[in-house]
Amino acid sequence: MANLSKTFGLFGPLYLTTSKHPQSVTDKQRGKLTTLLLVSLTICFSALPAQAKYGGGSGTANDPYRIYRAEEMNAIGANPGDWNKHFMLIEDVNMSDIAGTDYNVIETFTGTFDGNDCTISNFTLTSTRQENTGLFGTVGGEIKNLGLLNPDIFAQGRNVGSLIGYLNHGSITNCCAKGAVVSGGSYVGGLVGLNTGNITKCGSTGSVWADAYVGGLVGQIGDGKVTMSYSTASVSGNRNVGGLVGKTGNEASEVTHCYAAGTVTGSTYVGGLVGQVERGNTYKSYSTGSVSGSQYTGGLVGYTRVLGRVAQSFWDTQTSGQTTSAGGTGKTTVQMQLRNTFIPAAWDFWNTWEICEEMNYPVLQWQIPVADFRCPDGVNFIDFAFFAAHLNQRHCNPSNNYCDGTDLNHSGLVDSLDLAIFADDWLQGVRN
Ligand SMILES: [Ca+2]
Ligand SMILES: [Ca+2]
Repeated sequence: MANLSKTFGLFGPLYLTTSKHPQSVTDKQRGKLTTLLLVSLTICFSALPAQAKYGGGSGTANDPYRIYRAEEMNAIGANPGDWNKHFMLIEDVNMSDIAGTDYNVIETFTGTFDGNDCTISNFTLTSTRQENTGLFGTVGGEIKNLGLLNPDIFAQGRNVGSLIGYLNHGSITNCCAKGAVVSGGSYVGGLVGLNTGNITKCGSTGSVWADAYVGGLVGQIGDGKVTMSYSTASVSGNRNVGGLVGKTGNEASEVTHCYAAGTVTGSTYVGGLVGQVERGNTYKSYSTGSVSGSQYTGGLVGYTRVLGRVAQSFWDTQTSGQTTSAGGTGKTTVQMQLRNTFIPAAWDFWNTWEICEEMNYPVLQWQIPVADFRCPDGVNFIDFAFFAAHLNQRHCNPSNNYCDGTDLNHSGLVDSLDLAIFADDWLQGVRN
């Protein structure tokens, strides 16, 4: 639309100029001018549509549609013909001006949406839809590098998540919902309602509640995977309630290299990590949140059926308030904060996990900000002292790991620009 108004802007003055001096123009000349004007307008309008969509781009992989504003974000759902196209966020988008009932859910999306490490904040959705409710309804494509800040979803029906209602054999990578408030009927998760695709390096914080199949990150996993992901969201529901996932229901379901730390409250099939492992594998994961339920309730997993397997996983018996679990090994808080608890279970502290021993539980390496030099428990005074000791150092290069990592912008020296980056990470914290 911006290009359209610019075009009108160009032609406006031309038309005014010709009509200002009618006495100096003959009827024949006026006729020629009008024809010229019409031809020019026709050429302009016929050339416009491809450029006028969203904030530019043509929707291909090399030239994705660009999204700058909330109105452009909300336009995607109104254009079904674009649901198989490529999109990229260019700036952080604040959607607070779009009312919860005015958002156009993007249905059956099979394209690619690259958040470009930008955020969509204050997305609210109030819906009476029967199924597949979220920023995206159903996704068979790819969504990556996107942060949702304070999404607020109040929906009925099944398959409800802040980002996606139903991830249908698509994939999402590096997507987090922070401060999410999500509620729905069943198959409800802080990020995704029902998952039959791949979720990698994703996370959620906030609160989630629903009747059944409720998880801090995902409501239920079918033939899908969740790996290297976390949730600290508090979760409450009735049946199949888990800190990370409500239920895993398929032979191919997988939960690996994950953790959950939120409070979990339910009645039946309630677990700190997964409410019920009906089928599939859950391994190399842990949970620490307080868990309460009336039956089939466990520290890590509430209930595991014959076709479900839980291995190489742990829960904190003290913080969970649960001494038993339908899978996993219970450990004290002190033990849960020692590398040697996890090493015998073949956990990878080189490429996947990191731990600040005796101070915190393991965290996923991808979560750790660059300025968290010492102990990945967050950026704090310990890291600042380390940074300050390197200030003004020169000759930072790959051979000295850029002055032990403190030359954050790899400029060769540690100076005020690195301090600015450090301060930014400090403010953001490790898992806010
Ligand atoms: Ca630290
Ligand atoms: Ca530098």
